[in-house]
Amino acid sequence: MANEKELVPLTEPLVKSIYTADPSAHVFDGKIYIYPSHDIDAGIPEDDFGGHFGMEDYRVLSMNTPEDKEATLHDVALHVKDVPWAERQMWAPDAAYKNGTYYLYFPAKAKNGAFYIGVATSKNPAGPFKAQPEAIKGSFSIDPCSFVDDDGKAYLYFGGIWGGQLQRWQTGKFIEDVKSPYDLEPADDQPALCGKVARLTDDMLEFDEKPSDVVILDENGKPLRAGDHDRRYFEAPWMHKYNGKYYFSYSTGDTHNICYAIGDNPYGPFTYKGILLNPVIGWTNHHSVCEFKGKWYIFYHDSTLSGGRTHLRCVKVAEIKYRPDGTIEPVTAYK
Ligand code: FUB
Repeated sequence: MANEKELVPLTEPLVKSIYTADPSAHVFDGKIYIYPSHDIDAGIPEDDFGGHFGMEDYRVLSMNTPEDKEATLHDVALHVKDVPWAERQMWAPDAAYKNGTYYLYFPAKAKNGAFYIGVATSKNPAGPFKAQPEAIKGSFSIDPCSFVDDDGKAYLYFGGIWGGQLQRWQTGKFIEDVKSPYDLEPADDQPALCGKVARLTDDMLEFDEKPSDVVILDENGKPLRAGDHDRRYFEAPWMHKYNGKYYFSYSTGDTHNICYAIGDNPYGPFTYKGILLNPVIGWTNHHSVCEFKGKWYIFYHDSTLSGGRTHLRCVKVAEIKYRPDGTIEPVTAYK
C-alpha cells in the first residue's frame, strides 16, 4: 500500500470509543445492526497464528441509516466467560434472525487450542445473548457467516487458513502439533483450500449436513490454485444475493484483497469475478455486504483509529455500485 500516512480515509470509524473489526451487518426491524469483533490489546506479541487477536467479548452496534455519523454502541452482548466450551479469542461473529429469535454465531478457541463455532440466542438483536452449552457439532475453524435464503433455508459459511486453522482439519481431525501456521498448506500447483458451507437445522442451532467445500473457479472453470495468493480463499466469507445470483465474497489474507465470485445456488461452485475492496490500512481485510432501502453497502474495517496497529481496528461503511452485468465496482477505502 502507498505511504499509509498520506492516505485520506473515505469514511470515518462508526465508533471511536472502542476498537471494532470484522463487521457483519444485517437489517433487522428496519434498522442496521452490526456484529463486529471487539478488539483489545491483550498484550500478546504479534505472530502468524493470530495470538495477538485476544478478544474477550462482543458489543453490537446499530444505526438508523448507513449515513449516520456514528453508530450506537450497545452493552456487552456475550463474554467468553459465559461460554461454557470456550477459553479465548472471540473472533469474527455473525448473526441471523428466525421466528422471533436472534442467533449470534461466533468462533472461539477451546482448551485444546482448536477453534470451534458456537451459537448464542437472544430475543433482542443487540443482546445479551445466551450461549449454547456446546459448540456446534462438526464445526471447526473461524469466521462464521450466516445466510438465510428466500426459501427460508439457512446456511453457515466459515473457515480461515493459517491462524484460522482450516489447514489443520484436512483429515477431518484437528492436527495439534504444527510448527508454523503454513505447515499444512497445499503445494502452489494444487487446488487451494476452500471455505466451508453447511445448511443449518430448522432451529438454527446445528449443522443439518456435513460441511462441504465452497469451490471458487477461475475464468476457465478450474478451481483456484493454492499458489494464487491474489485470488484464493483465505478467510472472512460473506454471502449475499443480488438479482437471483449468489455472491460469495472473502479475504485473500496475505494479499489483503476482498474478492468475490458468483454462483447459481448457495453451494456454488462460484466463478471468480474480481476485487470488491482493495487492501486497507492494517493487515486484515474483512467485510459484509448489506442492502438498505434499495442501496447496497460494504461494511469493512481498517486500522486508522489506532495509527495502523494490526489488531486494533475500526469498522466503517461505504456504498457499493453494481454494474449492469452484475459485477461490482471495486471500492478503495482512501481518497
Ligand atoms: O478478528 C480476528 C480475525 O482477523 C478474523 O477472524 C479474521 O477474519 C481477521 O479479520
